[in-house]
Amino acid sequence: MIHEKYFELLKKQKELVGRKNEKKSDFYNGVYDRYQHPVITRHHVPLHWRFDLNKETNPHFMERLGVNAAFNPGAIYVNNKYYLVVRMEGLDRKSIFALAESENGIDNFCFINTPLTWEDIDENETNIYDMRLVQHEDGWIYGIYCSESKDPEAAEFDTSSAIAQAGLVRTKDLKEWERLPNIQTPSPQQRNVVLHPEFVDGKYAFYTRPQDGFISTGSGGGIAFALCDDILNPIIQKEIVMHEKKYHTIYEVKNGQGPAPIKTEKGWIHIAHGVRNTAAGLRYVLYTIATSLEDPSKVIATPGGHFIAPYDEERVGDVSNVVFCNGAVVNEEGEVFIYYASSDTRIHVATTTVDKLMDYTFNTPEDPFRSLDCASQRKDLIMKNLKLIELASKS
Ligand code: M1P
Repeated sequence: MIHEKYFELLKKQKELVGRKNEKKSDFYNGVYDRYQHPVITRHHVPLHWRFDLNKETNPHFMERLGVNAAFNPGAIYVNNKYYLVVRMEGLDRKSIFALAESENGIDNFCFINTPLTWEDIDENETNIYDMRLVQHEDGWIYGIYCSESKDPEAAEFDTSSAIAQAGLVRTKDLKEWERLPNIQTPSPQQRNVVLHPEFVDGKYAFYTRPQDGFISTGSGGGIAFALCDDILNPIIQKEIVMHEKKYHTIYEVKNGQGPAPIKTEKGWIHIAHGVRNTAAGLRYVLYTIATSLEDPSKVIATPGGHFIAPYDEERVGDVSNVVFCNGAVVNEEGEVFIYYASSDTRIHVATTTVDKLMDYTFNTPEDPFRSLDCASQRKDLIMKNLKLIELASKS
């Protein structure tokens, strides 16, 4: 028999999941809209994924397998629906992947089926997270994720050192998943590996982020580009850094590709994350760049500064001062849905259009890299505007 508390909680959860999500009226930057509510939180996870509903085995209706956070989703738009593969973190700190769908991409995201599983090919793989979902022109949907294991070289007392590698799965229907071998690269560690949606020179192309350590990127830490002959045996021989980390920028400490780039008439638009250090710890923000349609490793536009940064309540969570994006989709109307997580805790959406994204990426001034040059840059804008204001006042 089902515990009566279930029906009480279910009613509340249905109200939460079915709540309409409106644009924030007090936010404006002309680039994108933010929304009043996160699209997914841990409270959206179905009750029967967390509680034993049986009154006999769970008389106090305790949460048996709680969920700590729901964040960093991969995203895909198929058959007129918006799907997220959510990083669902249990109370035990392990992340698992869970599929959620919505009709409009803004609200009513419901978790469906059961958490994703596939053939277990690596007994050392301990944690999995941050999937990038990519509809490739070869017909498969690929999921590239971080596959984390304990460092086998770590000293006995060291129970923290880990190795991050790029795990690879693929599917045709988001239900049955085939596990492929991890992507091998020349770098000791990898996170933020993303498949480019089209073949380049007849090969699979990847964005990688070489890193020396698990947290510190060391000599790596920028976005690199790499080709691979065989997706079933994914070995990358050479990674070429195409967008480096750089002193006194928003990507000073780490610089990683977000979702697969969005194809536009002017170039591929990449949403990426940059990290800098502060007295309060690392700060993660999102930024965009564009690369050439002919050569997606060639950067052709670099708007200065961040595109999305933690805002208001987004600033606080399990890992505060973080926004992270590994999922964005475009629908038939050219509307862009950017799914980003705040502070490793919950998922939000920002919406814009392909036209606005192009305008932002190609027309936002570059970072001049020095304060006095920044002052001149802003002075130019002010002087041009003052002329316009003066003209307007005379007419
Ligand atoms: O905690 C912030 C982010 O840290 C890592 O990102 P990166 O590899 O770029 O440093 C990841 O663990 C990511 O999931 C997390 O959001």
